[in-house]
Amino acid sequence: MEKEKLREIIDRFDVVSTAVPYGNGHINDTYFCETSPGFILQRINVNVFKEPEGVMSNIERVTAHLRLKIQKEGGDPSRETLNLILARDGKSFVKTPDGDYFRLYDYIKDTVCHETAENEGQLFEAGRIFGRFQRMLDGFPADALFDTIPDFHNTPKRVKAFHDAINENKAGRAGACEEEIRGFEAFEKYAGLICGALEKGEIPERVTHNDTKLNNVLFDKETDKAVCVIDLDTVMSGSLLYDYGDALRFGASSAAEDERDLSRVFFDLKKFESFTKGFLLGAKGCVTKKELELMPVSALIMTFECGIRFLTDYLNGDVYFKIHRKEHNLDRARTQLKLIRDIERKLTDMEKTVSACAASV
Ligand code: ADP
Ligand code: GN1
Ligand code: MG
Repeated sequence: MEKEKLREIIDRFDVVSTAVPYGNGHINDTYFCETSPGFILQRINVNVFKEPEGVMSNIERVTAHLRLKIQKEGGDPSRETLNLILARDGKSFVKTPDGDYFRLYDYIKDTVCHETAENEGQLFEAGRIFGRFQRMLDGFPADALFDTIPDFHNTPKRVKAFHDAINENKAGRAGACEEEIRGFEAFEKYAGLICGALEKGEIPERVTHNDTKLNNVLFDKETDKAVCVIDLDTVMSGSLLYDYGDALRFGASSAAEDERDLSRVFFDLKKFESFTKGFLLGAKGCVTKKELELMPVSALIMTFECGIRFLTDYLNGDVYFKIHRKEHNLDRARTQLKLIRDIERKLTDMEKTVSACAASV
């Protein structure tokens, strides 16, 4: 977007600054405002988030709740949660005449994001902060939050969308990825396990983050301790297993989500163990017995779900996720397929690890 237009938008937040593109998200457009103190400006992707004002209302409420909890525990809310800057008219967003929505956050200084985990310590820290996120929102009325993307982690519905995309074959690519399609189909038997348990009331509905990628955690530049959970657009009602499983999908992989050399991609059990320890410690006893039981398979389900979402988008002609090269979505789908095959083989070991970690916290 043009610099001048961005400057005008920032001015509506009562800030004078220029903005430069920033970060590696697949959904929103993120800019860094260079003037001290820094700010993060984001254009909300309205193709993905059909009701951006609902998104902003959720973020306002959740960050206000987190701020109080962090204060109570003696933490620093200016670093440990996102802080929205209000626009001149008192709203938490600016709407442009073209229908674009922008929001501004304080830039959390001296932090970094990891695109792939470099060591197990980072996984422990990510687990601890996502577990803490769950604990701090335990008791927040989940049904009071707006459903920013209905059925976001409804895996059976994702399977249906996948089959629709295969049948419609909009971009004429189904023939070229037949092997991947068959590969994912072999795992469809797992799709209903989390949603089914939620429907039967075997596991609780909670306030969940729903997009627990490692790069949605800010780490302290010096100590590499997790500082803040970011990217709150998808915070809504869900299952703790969505957050746990999705974090492992990305964080416990040995390689980047879009690695082309599949011989480098496997599910790292050491990273899995570190994340699990951190998560159970951060969640401090708010995890139920049934949730514990489903934790290992949730990593498979969430990886499967994301894999078929990438492949669905490839089949539909790359209309959802940002891509940076031809076949980017197919490459992403292939890594997820490699991971679920590996996770399935390792499920028994993972079950033992979860039990051991649960017994030790
Ligand atoms: P997306 O939804 O597109 O993934 P994110 O909200 O995750 O967007 O932001 C993209 C990147 O911008 C993050 O990975 C992080 O590097 C950076 N970022 C976002 N918010 C902040 C913040 N408040 N302080 C510092 N960096 C941030
Ligand atoms: C998107 O916004 P980002 O890059 O953190 C997506 C997630 C996927 C992820 C895959 C709203 O997350 O669901 O798991 O890409 N977010 C949305 O990398 O669809
Ligand atoms: Mg993000």
